[in-house]
Amino acid sequence: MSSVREATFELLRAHRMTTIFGNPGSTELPMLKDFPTDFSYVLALQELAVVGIADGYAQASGTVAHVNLHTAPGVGNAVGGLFNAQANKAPLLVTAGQQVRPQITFEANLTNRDATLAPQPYVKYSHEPPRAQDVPLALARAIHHASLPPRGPAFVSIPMDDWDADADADLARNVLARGLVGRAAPDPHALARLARTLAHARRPVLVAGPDIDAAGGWSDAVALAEKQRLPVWATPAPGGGRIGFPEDHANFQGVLPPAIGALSQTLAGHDLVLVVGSSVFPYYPYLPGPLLPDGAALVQITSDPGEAARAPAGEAIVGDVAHALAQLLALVEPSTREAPPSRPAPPAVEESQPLSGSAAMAALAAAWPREGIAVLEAPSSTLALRNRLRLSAPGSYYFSASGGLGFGIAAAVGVQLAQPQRPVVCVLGEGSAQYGITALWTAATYRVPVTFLVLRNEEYAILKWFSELPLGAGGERATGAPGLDLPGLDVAAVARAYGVPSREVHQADELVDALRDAIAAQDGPRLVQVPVAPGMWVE
Ligand SMILES: Cc1ncc(C[n+]2csc(CCOP(=O)(O)OP(=O)(O)O)c2C)c(N)n1
Repeated sequence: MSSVREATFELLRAHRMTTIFGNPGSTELPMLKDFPTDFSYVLALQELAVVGIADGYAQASGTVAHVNLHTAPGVGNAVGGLFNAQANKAPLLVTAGQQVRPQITFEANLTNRDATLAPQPYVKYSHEPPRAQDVPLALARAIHHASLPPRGPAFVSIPMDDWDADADADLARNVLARGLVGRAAPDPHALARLARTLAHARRPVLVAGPDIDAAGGWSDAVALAEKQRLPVWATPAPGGGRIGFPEDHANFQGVLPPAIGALSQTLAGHDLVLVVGSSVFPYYPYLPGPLLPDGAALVQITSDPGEAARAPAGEAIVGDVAHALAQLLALVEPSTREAPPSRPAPPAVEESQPLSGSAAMAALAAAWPREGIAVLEAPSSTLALRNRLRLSAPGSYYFSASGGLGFGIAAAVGVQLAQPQRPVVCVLGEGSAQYGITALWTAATYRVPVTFLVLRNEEYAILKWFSELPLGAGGERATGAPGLDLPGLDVAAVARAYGVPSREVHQADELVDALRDAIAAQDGPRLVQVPVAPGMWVE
């Protein structure tokens, strides 16, 4: 008779989930004891880093990643990461240890009281099985929930005395044999109607969202834009966790602004807004205005029923995004509309000391490797990076779609573990770097060859920029707020202490050389820090 532990590891093997990302405590040791040799355990030193690494790994591999946490305090530390993973639609199985069953009711030390509430509302499923024998079934259910659209984290709390209990052999065997297919085709009639609407539209526009990349729909999105001569915008940067359309393509126009009024103004003159693989829309600052340009209709294609339901305007078609694009492409005829306008090249940068964020991004563009992947958490240089790199291959960009910091360093480690053949460059603000800083130790210890580029501007630049916007109820600004300066924060020195070879450079040509060297290094991570001038960098 096999134990719950053996049945669980069989289940994880069947799902090819043989890597566990974790930070262990006493309540997890019974699960981890006699750890099978065909499994690997990736240790991170704090739970936000654990979840971030698994988030990057899950997104870049397209598979469910397993996160193992330490009862209540571990889950508590992980919640910010779960918030990010849910927004990123990263499929995660999240497990946490729990006190032994005989000691839960009187709340012995480290009992995870109301364990299923702890990760809410950032998980799709949260469960503590009523019997030890139900652990494999609960884990299978969580894996299925995580991988069905919209993908995201699912949680199971497991009492530590369950692992050595006898498994229910029949249940375990049946659970192991199950397979689910979750990519649902959209309604063909709705797509046929959309094809007709598109044919009759005078000036349609395509807005490309992150799920085009996640679904593998990139080439059909390009073919559709070319066949229909559609100008293409990327969904606003705050919610664009991935890039869904090549940003050097002749039809590509830029990244939409993340505010209601500015967005509809940018799309003025279009009579049909086709949004694919994005929410409508990931706005952040509330700068009011009409939701849609005058006279425009909007149609959204999404695999996420919640995203369809909450859109404030337009129609929605729910179904797999790649499938929808392929079907729509087959239904439309080549258009004779005028070709979309071409987008100007980024302006030349001016030499200054310290460098501007734009000059730092121009240096990064000069050193950019073929097949490079950018993981980005540098708020005031986000748009400059998008504009200078013009990333144009699938799976080349990861950004936390939630706005929660602590994603960058960790996710870069996970992306690199999932994509060992492609160079990963993680661009960080020195403030953002602090939330997941311990993931540098994981990068160094597991020799994960990420290049970290830290932009050191000695402030929370984006918050200073926000403070100048009319964010208040009456449109007032939030000037005079404390806590927006970061003097003396030397990430290169901290990184050295975690075992990451690091240097600081000042000139643009030094930066290009330092980045090239760092990217070429295969034996582990490197960090390059560059002082940059304060402010926001858009171009
Ligand atoms: C977990 C979390 N805490 C706080 C914030 C608020 N926040 C947003 S941007 C930002 C500043 C980041 O500073 P830095 O990385 O130096 O980038 P810069 O704005 O200077 O480009 C902060 C603190 C957040 N988004 N997430």
